[in-house]
Amino acid sequence: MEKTFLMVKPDGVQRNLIGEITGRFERKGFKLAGAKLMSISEELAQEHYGEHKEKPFFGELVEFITSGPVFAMVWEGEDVIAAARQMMGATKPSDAAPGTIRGDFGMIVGKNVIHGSDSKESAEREISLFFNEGELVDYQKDSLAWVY
Ligand code: FUP
Repeated sequence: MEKTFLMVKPDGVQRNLIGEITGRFERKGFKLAGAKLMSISEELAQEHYGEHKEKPFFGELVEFITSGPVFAMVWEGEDVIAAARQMMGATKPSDAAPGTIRGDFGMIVGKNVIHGSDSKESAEREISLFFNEGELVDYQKDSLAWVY
């Protein structure tokens, strides 16, 4: 089954949105495979956002993501990568549709509440960057027998 990496960013943690965001993916029906509250080091931030190294906002991006704890998660399900991106909404909160996480809670692009992998390749890369094998749990969820 497909897996994706999602992360409640420091603004989401400070604004008490961990439960709200986790609840949305849980109620949708996806299966949580791993989760932890953690601080991101400068090195991890630079590696995670490597594709934006040359962008003018890179410095601020790294500074923000290391500014406080994040809630890192791995979620599992059919087409979960694309579905999670839909549930997150557009990068810029003012473009994000109501009903999406960024549409409902985001205020500015630099603090847009949640990160989610945008492809299979980035999901694999980000999951292994943030989680050890032993931190991911493989288990049966009986409620999903009604779905798949
Ligand atoms: P997304 O995949 O939706 O998180 O968006 P991007 O990978 O394009 O951008 C990563 C992060 O960079 C965003 F979450 C917010 C930040 N960003 C800015 O701060 N300014 C910009 O103009 C674009 C992105």
